Amino acid sequence: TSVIALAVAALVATATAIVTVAGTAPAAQLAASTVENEGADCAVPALPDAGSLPTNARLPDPFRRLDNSRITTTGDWRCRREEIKRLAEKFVYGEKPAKPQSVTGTVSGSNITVNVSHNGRSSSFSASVQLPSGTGPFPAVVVLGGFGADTAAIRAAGAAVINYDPYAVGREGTPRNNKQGAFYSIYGNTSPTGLLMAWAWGVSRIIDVIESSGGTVLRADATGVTGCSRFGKGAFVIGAFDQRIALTMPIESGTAGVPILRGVPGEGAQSLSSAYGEQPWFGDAFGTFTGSPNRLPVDTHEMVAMVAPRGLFVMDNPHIANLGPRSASVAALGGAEVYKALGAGDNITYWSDVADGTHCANRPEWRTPLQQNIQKHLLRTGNAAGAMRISSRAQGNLAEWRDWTTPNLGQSPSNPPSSQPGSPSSSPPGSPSS
Ligand code: MCU
Repeated sequence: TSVIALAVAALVATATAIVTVAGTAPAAQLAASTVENEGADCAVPALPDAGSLPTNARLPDPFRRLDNSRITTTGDWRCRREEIKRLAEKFVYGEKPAKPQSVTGTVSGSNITVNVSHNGRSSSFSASVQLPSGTGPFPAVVVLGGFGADTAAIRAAGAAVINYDPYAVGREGTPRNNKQGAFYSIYGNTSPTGLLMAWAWGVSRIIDVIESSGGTVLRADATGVTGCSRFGKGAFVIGAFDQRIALTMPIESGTAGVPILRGVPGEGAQSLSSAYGEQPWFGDAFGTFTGSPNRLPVDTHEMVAMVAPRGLFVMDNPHIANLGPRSASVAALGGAEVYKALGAGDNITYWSDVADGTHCANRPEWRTPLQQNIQKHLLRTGNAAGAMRISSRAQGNLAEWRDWTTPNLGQSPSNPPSSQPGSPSSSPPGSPSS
C-alpha cells in the first residue's frame, strides 16, 4: 500500500504542477515535494560491492545509471536520483531509515516536541521555535546548532526559526561502536549510520510532526535548513535526503559537507581521514575510502544534484583553505549541471565572494541573497535568479573534473526550461587550479 500511496502522492504532485504552470505562480513553487523521498518505489539494480569498484579520477557522471545507460528525459531523473541516494547511503553516510512506525508530537509558537517509536524502542527530542512578526502559519528554517546562521535576517524575511540541537539526535564525542542520541536509541548504538544522516533523520521527523499538526502555526510545505561548519555538513545532507525541504543553505561546511570528496589536489582542505576520525560524521563504511576517494561511485556534486530542483544556497569562505572552498565550488558547478538539465538552473546559488574571512562570521554579503531565497522558495513571493558568485581566491574548474556532457532532457510541465537548457557550462577560462 505504501507504493500506492506514493503513486497517489506523485499523481497529486503532477496535477498540482500542471495547474500551477497554467496559472501565475513562479516555477519555484513546484520544487519541493510532499514526500520525503519520491523515488522510494524505484527498482534499483544491485549496488556494486565496495571491493570491486573501479577507480575514476573524475567526478562520476550524474546522468549515467547503474546499468550504464544514460537518462534521456526529466522524468528519468526521479529513479536516477534514487540510485545516487542508495550509493551515497551505502558508501558515504550510512542508511537513512524510512519514517518510523510511530511519530507523534506537538507544534506551538515556542516549541516542537517529537516522539518516535519503532520496533518496540522509543525516543524523543524537542526544538524551540521563534516566530517572525505577522500572522501565521509561517514557513520555517531549521537552524542547526545556534551559530553562523543569520537568524535575525531569517525572521525579518518572514520565516520562523526552529532551533535544532543535532546532538540530541546524534551526539559527538562517542566511538563508532557506541553512538548515542535519539537516532541510536531507536536503531542501535552500533548502527553504521553516521551522525550527519542521523541528524537528517531527526529533521525529517520534525517535518512529520509539522505535517500532522494541522499547519496552523508552521507550514509543512515550506521548510528550509541551515547551519555552519559541522552543522553546514549537516544542513547539506539534511536537504539532500528529504525532498520536502524547499530550501537548503549550508554555510562553510568543509570536508564531509559540500566539497568534492575527491578533493582539489593541494588545496589544503581537511583530509578525509581527519574528518572521518574527528567525529562519526560519515558513515562507518566510508572508512575504506578515506585514502582512495577515486573508488567512490558517487561524489558530492551528486548530493548537490539530489537537492535539485529545490532551492539551494551554498555559502562558502574562500579565505580558509582548510574548508576546501575550491573543492566546494567544483561540487556546486557539477551539481548545477543537473539543475540546468532539469530546467531549474535558477534555483541554485553558490556564493563565496565575501570579504570577512572569519569562520562562521555573520556576513553582510549574504543577507540579501538569503532573504531572496526565503522569499522565493519558502514564502513564494519572489523569483530572484540564482547566481554563481565564486571568489577569484578559490575558484574550481569543472572542466578538469568531468568527462561527461550535460544532456538535453527536454521540457516537462514541472521543469520549465532555464535560459540555456542542457548546455554544458564551463568555468571561466583560466580558473586557477593547484
Ligand atoms: C568545518 O567544520 C568543522 C571541521 O570539519 C572540523 O575539523 C573542526 O574541528 O570544526 C569545524 C567546525 O565545526 O567548526 C565550528
